Amino acid sequence: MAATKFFCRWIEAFFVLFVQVCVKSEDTDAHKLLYSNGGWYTDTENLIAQPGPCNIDVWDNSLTQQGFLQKYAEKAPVIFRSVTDNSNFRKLCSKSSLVENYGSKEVVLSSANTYSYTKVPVSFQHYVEEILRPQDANTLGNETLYLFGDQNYTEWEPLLDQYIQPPYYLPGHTGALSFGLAGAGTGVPFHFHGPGFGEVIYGRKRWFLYPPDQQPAFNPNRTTLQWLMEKYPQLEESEKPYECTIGPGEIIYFPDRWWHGTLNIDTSVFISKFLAIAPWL
Ligand SMILES: *[C@@H]1O[C@H](CO)[C@@H](O)[C@H](O)[C@H]1NC(C)=O
Ligand SMILES: *[C@@H]1O[C@H](CO)[C@@H](O)[C@H](O)[C@H]1NC(C)=O
Ligand SMILES: *[C@@H]1O[C@H](CO)[C@@H](O)[C@H](O)[C@H]1NC(C)=O
Ligand SMILES: O=C(O)CCC(=O)C(=O)O
Repeated sequence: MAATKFFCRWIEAFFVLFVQVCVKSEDTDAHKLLYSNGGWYTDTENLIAQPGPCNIDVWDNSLTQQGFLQKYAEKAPVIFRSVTDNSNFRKLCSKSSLVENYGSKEVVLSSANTYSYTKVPVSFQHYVEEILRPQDANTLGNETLYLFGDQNYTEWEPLLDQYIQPPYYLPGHTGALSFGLAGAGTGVPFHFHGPGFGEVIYGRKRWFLYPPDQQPAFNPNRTTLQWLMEKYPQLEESEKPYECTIGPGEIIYFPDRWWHGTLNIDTSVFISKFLAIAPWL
């Protein structure tokens, strides 16, 4: 009897140890993946831009779809934290995984000025190895190439299908995904279009926004980084933007026709969902 009891205790102790080791290490793996850079390392000496304050509402999944429609859909930007778990998609977006699976695929780069006229087709691997680099403060927007959208959907579908989309929607709208990868200090200068969501997968991205009737003063040929260094410090209180810096797993929503500009603090992987009215809905 006593021997059996002793034996059971012994098994139990091993079981507890086993669970502790396995569960803990799984926890740490998820943690590492979320806060690691997935191989998209940025040397700290190349971090020219800094994260800024956040004056935009931040919600977790306690915001209901109805609350989203009432408070934000057509009225104001909002940030979501932990409303989806894209750890699987994040894994697929590590540098090694993307280069292995998509290195030979063609992507079309756009210049990072407001009216991105320049479109340059290159292989994804060429972009990663030869073009993707931290932004120099003096380089003009038309001389900075950026990967955002313009993928051949047929080729990129296996990846994009793994992305868990934001759980909020606008009635009567359909969405299209745009995948991005860009260097530290790069960004898209102020522009506007329909409503949408932007999520960071790796890195940090600083977002600046203005309501449709408050067009910011900026030179469309210059980069967001130049605007931040030259114009931002001189803004009056009433001219300051809505802004927030978001990291992995965080999503921003911007309403229709709101001005927005972005600045990648680190080398960043990101994905947007652009919403458009679907006449058939
Ligand atoms: C970028 O624009 C500037 C003027 O804003 C121009 O001088 C320069 O040639 C342009 N560079 C490219 C690559 O188009
Ligand atoms: C997209 O990729 C598929 C598969 O490689 C190819 O058949 C198709 O022609 C491509 N489409 C465009 C617009 O390049
Ligand atoms: C921007 O660059 C284009 C092309 O170089 C030029 O025609 C235009 O005047 C520039 N705009 C401003 C505001 O500097
Ligand atoms: O994420 C970015 O850097 C660009 C996003 C953007 O401009 C957009 O979603 O319209």
